Amino acid sequence: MRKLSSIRKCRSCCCCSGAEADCLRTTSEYKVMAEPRMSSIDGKLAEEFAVPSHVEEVKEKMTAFATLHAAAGRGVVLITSGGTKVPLESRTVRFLDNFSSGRRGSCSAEYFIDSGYAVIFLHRHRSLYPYTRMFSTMNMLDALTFRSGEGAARDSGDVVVNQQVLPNIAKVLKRYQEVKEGGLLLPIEFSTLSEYLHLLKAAAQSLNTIGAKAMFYLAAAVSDFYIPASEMPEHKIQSSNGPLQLSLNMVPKILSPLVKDWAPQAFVISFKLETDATILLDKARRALDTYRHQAVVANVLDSRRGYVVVVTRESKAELILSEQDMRNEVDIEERIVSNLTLAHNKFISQQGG
Ligand code: 9Z3
Repeated sequence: MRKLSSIRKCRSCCCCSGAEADCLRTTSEYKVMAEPRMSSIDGKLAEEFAVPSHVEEVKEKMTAFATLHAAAGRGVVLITSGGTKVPLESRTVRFLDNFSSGRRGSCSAEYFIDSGYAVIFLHRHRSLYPYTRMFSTMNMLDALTFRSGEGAARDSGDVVVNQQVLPNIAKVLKRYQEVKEGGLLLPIEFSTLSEYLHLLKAAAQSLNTIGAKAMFYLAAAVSDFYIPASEMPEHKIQSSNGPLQLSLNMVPKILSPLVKDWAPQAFVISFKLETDATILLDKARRALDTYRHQAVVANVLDSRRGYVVVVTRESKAELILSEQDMRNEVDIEERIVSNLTLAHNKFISQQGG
């Protein structure tokens, strides 16, 4: 690993927004600028993040999906959900992960569909999924039983759902099948940060074809740090070489080209996650100022299920679940989606759509 000098210039960090010639941050997380910076985020994406082989195929699917639903008068929302994985080796044994169960994204997808939207669900492989999320903690075999209990029934293969274990399965199954038959949900999976970034770019370019009818709801927990493909060791890092020192680059701020270049007419919502509540609103406002998108949903890790703030340049709406709401298992996502679909409708009419 290269030795770091005491004064470091970053490649493209959050403090200098890519104008790194002026950036003299001395914090340890930035690497020496050894070679000239890529001219754009597009270039950096192509060069430093492995392109998934199926990206063009997925892009065609997303474009067809968006065109079809927009022609039918529906809004189309791209939801990102779950955490990204950052490999430390090309033949990956170890990786860094970002925390997210995928509940926010999967639950929101259901409420968007109920509100008349078609949903592209860009989610981390095996994170929570719309509808099935409700049964995610269940052991499938505990939910099944033989129709007539003991003995011969066990050999007949006549298996039914145990209604005591899954009381509302019929209701959820009915809705799931309606959504599937209506073609209202397009699931796309990612695991690594590279896959996430390339698929998000493809999604943005696909949704650009439907202008202001497109919404981006970026709830995924995305790593801020990565190892460029060119600097990643191929094989498993050997512990016999002693303690491991990692030097990670800053991930390019993807929101910037998304809002400015890839989908400039769309309604874009990012999420801001903090563990320190005192800096949350300031960070949310700063993101709005920097990227000039429409809204930030701000939340604190420990209270995210019951409290979020939807921040726009003009307003701040606190959405809070009461203890009674919690007992009744109200989803805060229902309120987030209601707030944002109203704002999106207003946005569409302002754009003359
Ligand atoms: C969020 O803040 C989501 O609300 C959660 C949802 C990840 C907290 P769960 O999936 O949790 O229901 O378990 N997402 C955005 C997280 C993020 O990475 N934000 C970055 C930041 O805050 C980039 S915008 O700086």
